[in-house]
Amino acid sequence: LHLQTYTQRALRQKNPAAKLLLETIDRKQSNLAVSVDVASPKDFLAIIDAVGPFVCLIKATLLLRRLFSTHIDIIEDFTPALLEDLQALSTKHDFVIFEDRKFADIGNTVALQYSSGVHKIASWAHLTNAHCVPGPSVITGLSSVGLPLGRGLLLLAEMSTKGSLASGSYTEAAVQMAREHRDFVVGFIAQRRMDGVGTGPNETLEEEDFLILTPGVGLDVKGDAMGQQYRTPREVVLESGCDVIIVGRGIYGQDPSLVDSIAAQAIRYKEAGWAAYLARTQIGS
Ligand code: UP6
Repeated sequence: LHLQTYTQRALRQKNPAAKLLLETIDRKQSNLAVSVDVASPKDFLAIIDAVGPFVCLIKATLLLRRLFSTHIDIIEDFTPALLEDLQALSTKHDFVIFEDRKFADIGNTVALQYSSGVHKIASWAHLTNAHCVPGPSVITGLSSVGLPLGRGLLLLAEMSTKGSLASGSYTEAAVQMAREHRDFVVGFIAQRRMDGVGTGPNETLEEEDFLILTPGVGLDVKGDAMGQQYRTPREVVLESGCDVIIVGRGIYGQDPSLVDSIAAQAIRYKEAGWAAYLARTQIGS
C-alpha cells in the first residue's frame, strides 16, 4: 500500500487525524516534518513561521517540557499563550501538529496527562505518541480522551538511537497492540514499514496501512555525540518505505535565529523527501 500515492491512501483512512496528515502532505507536496526542539519561545515561533510553508507537520514538545516540569502536567486552568500562537501558525501555514509526548504510564495517568493540566495536549495536538512499555492500557487510556476528539496516536515501535531496546519481539508486540486499536492508533514512530510485522508466513492480514513517521534524518552528518543516528530522506522514504521524515537540527542547525537559512534548509529537505516519494510511487505504478 505504501507504493500508492498519499492521495490514494488518504481516501482509505478513517481516522480524521491520519486523513488530515495525508491530505496535507498531498496538498503541500511535502512529507517533511520539522522537529522544533529549542528552548526559547521566540525562536520556537520564528522557526515554525519560517518552515511552515514547506512542511506537512510540526513536531513540538521539548520546549513545553522545558518550560514546565513534568508534574505540572495535571494542574488545571492555565493555557500558555504559546499554544494559541502555535495553533494560529498551524492555520496560517496549513500544517498538522504532533506533540511528541512519548506517554509511558498507566492508563488513568496518561488520560489525565493528555486531557488536563497546562498543556491540555488533546485539545490542540492532532497526533501524539506513546511508548509501548505499559502494554495496551496506555492506548486505552489515551483513546478514552483522544478518540472522541478525532485525534490519532502513534506508537514508538523503534527508535533512531544506537543500542535502542525497541527491536525484535518488542517491535512485533507494538505492532500487535496497534492492530487491536486500529481506530485510534494510526501508525508508528519507526525506522521502516511495519505492515505485516509479527505475522506468521501463512497468516493473511487485512490490508494494513500504518503511517510511518521517522526521526533520525539528516543530509549532512551521520549522527551526534549522544547516540542519535541519521539516515538520508532517500534511505528513509525510498529504501525503508517510511511516510514522513522528521528533521530537527538538520534544519535549524546551531543557530535557531537564522531564519533565512532555516527556510532554505527546509526547502532542501522538502525537495529530497518528495523526490524519494516520487521514486517510490513510480515503482508502484
Ligand atoms: N526522536 C528521535 N528518535 C526517536 C524518537 N524521537 O530522534 O526514535 C525525536 C527526538 C528529537 C527529534 O526527541 O525531538 O526526534 C530528532 O531531532 P534531530 O533531528 O535534531 O536529531
